[in-house]
Amino acid sequence: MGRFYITTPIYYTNDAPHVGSAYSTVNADALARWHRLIGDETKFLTGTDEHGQKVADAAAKNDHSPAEWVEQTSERFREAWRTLNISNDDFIRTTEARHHESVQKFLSTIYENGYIYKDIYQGLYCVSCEDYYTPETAVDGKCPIHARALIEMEEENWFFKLSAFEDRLLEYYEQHPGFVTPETKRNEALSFIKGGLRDISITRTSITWGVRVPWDEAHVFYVWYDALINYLTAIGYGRDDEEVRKWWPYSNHLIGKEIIRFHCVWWPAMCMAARLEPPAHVHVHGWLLIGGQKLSKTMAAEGGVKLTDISPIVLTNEFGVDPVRYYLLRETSLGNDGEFSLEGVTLRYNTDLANNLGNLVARVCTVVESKCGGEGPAASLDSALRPAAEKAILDNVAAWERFNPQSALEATWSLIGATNAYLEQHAPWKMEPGEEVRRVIGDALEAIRIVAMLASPAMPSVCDEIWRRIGLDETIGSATFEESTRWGQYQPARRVQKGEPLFPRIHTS
Ligand code: ME8
Repeated sequence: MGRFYITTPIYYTNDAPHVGSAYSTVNADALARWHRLIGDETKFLTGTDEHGQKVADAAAKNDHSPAEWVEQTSERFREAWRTLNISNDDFIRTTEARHHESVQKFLSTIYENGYIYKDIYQGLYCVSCEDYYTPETAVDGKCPIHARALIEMEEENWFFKLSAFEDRLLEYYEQHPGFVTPETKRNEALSFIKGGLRDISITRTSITWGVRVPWDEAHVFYVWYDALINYLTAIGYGRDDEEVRKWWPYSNHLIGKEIIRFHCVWWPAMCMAARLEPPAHVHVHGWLLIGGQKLSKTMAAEGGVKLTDISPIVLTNEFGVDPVRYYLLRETSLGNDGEFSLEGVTLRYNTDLANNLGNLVARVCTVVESKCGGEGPAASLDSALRPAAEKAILDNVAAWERFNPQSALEATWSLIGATNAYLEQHAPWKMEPGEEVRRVIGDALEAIRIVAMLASPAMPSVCDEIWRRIGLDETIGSATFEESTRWGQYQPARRVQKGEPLFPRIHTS
């Protein structure tokens, strides 16, 4: 049994969650569920990033104090994640006392270690990114991501000596080739480092909405500086050293590609400055795009994309929770960008779910009711389906290990395809009741049991329902992974029920 600590980015509370934030969260959830299924001790963290100029501006615009505003918005994230059946073990809010405590402890350690100094900051700032640009990295004086005018800033700030970590970071990357995946994103992070690192301004006096700098009360920490530390707050940094030692070597940060520099350059350097190992892995995913444009809260607020039409809750009302989860995991390979469309969700629903999986379960349960007296027969040990099932299991193990839910689901759907083909070939619905029907249907029931187990990280409720329909009352994952993936574990003579269609077809005109 291993250990697995997985985190999502913590989301800005300037606005409600959208399908882009759901994308990261559902992927992290499926990974956490997979690791629990294979028996790993798992911790899954998500939460909200509640400080910074962007959140303070949103609160002011809505006539709320920042504290009132983040209270409401953070709750909208929790509500969305409850709706999407997200199994996080903790939900961190950066306004919590435990977080302030960990941030102050962590940054005081860096300060004491000599990596923080005071200087004048002069530069260009994008409030939407909460990030600085130089004249070289700006595009026509505007932010390259948001195309917004950059603000000229001049303040006396505390700085972090990021420049001192260039060589150590390069060495860390060399010694840990799997630190950042996929390879293309690793190269991107490496080229940031090789391009030369400048020290970063890490505090503000112009705003008060943030974590106070313990050695200089006039300052609050710059939002990214407090935000990154959330991953340590949740495992007790500065409060419970044993818990930190338990989880930190197994940390996996799942992030979107626009925040590579923070997670793959700043964050490992900050950890080094605090004399802590950098995080074990950063997995970078691409963006969901609509008409080629990133679906971001900031752009939506500016009228570029209509966000309310694609809130995760609205989507689940339309298609159901598990189909939305399935779409998000299946449509796009985790490192690449993907185009989001309602037509795409409908197509996946009707083909993969209604035609392939739903139809498989329905036709098998129907034959059990009509020709096997409602009781599921046993699988044959030399079944023609067995190699397909064993391959699907091995492919799943490899795909989840590579952080590739899409390829895991493809492997599971190959088994569904093989089982449907096996049924077409033997057509048990045309046979007289007897041994031959029982053999074919027993094999199919065993394949369905394995499919439901393999697909459960993606579609937990539907897969539980499939287990119930084929008469299994144990919950998925109650036996060890080794035991439950062995062919022939379906216990015969269980009561099988056809029930309502799992995925009623969506009619498109
Ligand atoms: O960046 N497609 O928060 P944020 C896919 N608070 N994923 C998307 C997406 C899209 N169109 N839009 C957003 C922040 N995301 C910081 C993070 S972590 C210490 C601090 C996802 O609310 C993606 O994971 O802007 C991205 O990295 C994250 O939401 C950014 O969320």
